[in-house]
Amino acid sequence: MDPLRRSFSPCSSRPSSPRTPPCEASDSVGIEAVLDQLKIKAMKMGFEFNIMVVGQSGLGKSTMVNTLFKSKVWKSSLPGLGTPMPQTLQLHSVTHVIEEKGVKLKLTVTDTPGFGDQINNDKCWDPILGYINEQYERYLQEEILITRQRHIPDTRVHCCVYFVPPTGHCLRPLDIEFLQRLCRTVNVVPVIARADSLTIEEREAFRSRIQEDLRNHCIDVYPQKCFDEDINDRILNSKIRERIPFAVVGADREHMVNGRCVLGRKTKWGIVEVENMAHCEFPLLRDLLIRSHLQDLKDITHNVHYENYRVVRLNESHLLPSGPGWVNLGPASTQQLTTPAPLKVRRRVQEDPKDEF
Ligand SMILES: Nc1nc2c(ncn2[C@@H]2O[C@H](COP(=O)(O)OP(=O)(O)O)[C@@H](O)[C@H]2O)c(=O)[nH]1
Ligand SMILES: [Mg+2]
Repeated sequence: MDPLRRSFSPCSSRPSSPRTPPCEASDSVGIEAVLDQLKIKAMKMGFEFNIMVVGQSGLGKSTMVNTLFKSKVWKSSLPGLGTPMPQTLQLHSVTHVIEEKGVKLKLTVTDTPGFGDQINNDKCWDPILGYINEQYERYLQEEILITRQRHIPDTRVHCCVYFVPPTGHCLRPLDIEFLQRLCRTVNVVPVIARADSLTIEEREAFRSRIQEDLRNHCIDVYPQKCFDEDINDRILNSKIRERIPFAVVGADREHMVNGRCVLGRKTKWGIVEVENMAHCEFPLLRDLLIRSHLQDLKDITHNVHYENYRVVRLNESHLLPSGPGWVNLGPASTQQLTTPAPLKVRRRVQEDPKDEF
């Protein structure tokens, strides 16, 4: 029998769980077995996670897409990557299903053409914001169907990695404008691109100045303080906030270093290893995206960013005739897709989650 499809035990009204033998006399009702049920369900469904890379051209976005896929966590399962990437001329997505210990992750990374190359960079954010909102719109159109799919395919961008050029000065006005718009639409994690071009002192000074700029311009990057749910979140996320923007280096070639095969950039004076914390902070970025905050990024996308979009669109629908139990939602205009929604819906801050009960 398929182990995932467990039958009900004859002497219990609830499904048997792997931890609690069904017929054993026990003082507990077996609430902890819910965790097993959730785990089994999650393993069956798998996870979908979508990342987008954004920034000026030449900062290493396309290389980072390869770095993410080729780094330690996944490299054994992904043959065929590593061909040099030409300049990215249009938005395109790379998807791989990664499986580790029975858990499936469908990871999609969307690469974007660099912006800011024109003399007039007015509205250079439109194609990016347009793409992000188009994915919300797709999800919404599926969600409001009377007969909807049990599982709506999720193409919404859960995290946008924003590449800051390693100028060593501060954020440029273009970055500020772009980030202000982006943060109202999607979770944004800024990174210092091509960090191998900065000395350790320059990196730290640059990071502090960027953090100051973000504060001064009310740019709320991920993990947003207002969404910390409890004291543990606050402690963990405060440490991450101190390190953001991470200083990253991208590479898609492997080299031998002391008998080990490492992903890195070979220079005349040595190899910059992308997975070595003494060289750069790529491991912090990867751990944040996958190991520690994947589910939180998805939750904030659904409960905050998508919710904002949904509220605005459904409010507009009141202007249209509606039938019993359904909403008549016209297609979104270009302007609607490129204008960030006002941030109204906030995830509630819980002082103590126990108060819920
Ligand atoms: N020094 C350095 N060069 C990089 C890094 N990442 C990418 N590059 C190089 O920068 C050039 C442009 O990279 P690409 O990924 O195409 O940039 P994109 O335009 O942002 O997609 C390529 O020659 C890459 O090998 C990095 O972290 N450090
Ligand atoms: Mg590119």
